[in-house]
Amino acid sequence: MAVERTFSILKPDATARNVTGAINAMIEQAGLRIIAQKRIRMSRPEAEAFYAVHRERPFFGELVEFMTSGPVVVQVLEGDHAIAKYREIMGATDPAKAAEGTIRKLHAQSVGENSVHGSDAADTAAKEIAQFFSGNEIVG
Ligand code: 3AN
Repeated sequence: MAVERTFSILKPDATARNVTGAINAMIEQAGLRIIAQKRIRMSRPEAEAFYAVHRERPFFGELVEFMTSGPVVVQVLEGDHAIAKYREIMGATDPAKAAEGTIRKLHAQSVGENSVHGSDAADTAAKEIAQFFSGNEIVG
């Protein structure tokens, strides 16, 4: 067992369509445990800091606009190989390319409004978790 933690966001398109429970069910079905969770409204500086690696990409402005457009649910997920496992059940960034049975195939609207975020590596997971949660909010 390689128990890991990863950071997840259920994005504004998911909260708007009231599918956060349906997505959480898929997360739990995959064997991941939701060990921290809160519904927040991301501020512009928070979204800009979170997506700083994409600052030079043409969609950066659109991405920040979208992520601050409505409530999001931020989460810490824990489980065996949680980082890769969550990426697998999320599906491809573009829902048109996402595999059958994945969260994005089932729920995402477009490459921008794609319902979920999941960390891509251990170092980014640790950094992203620390941006949104203090230690006593995470109960494994
Ligand atoms: P992933 O979320 O699958 O790791 P990244 O890291 O390439 O994908 O992109 C981060 C986020 O930026 C995506 N989740 C998506 O919301 C947004 N994004 C990526 N590519 C595009 C695009 N071509 N147009 C609009 N938004 C995009």
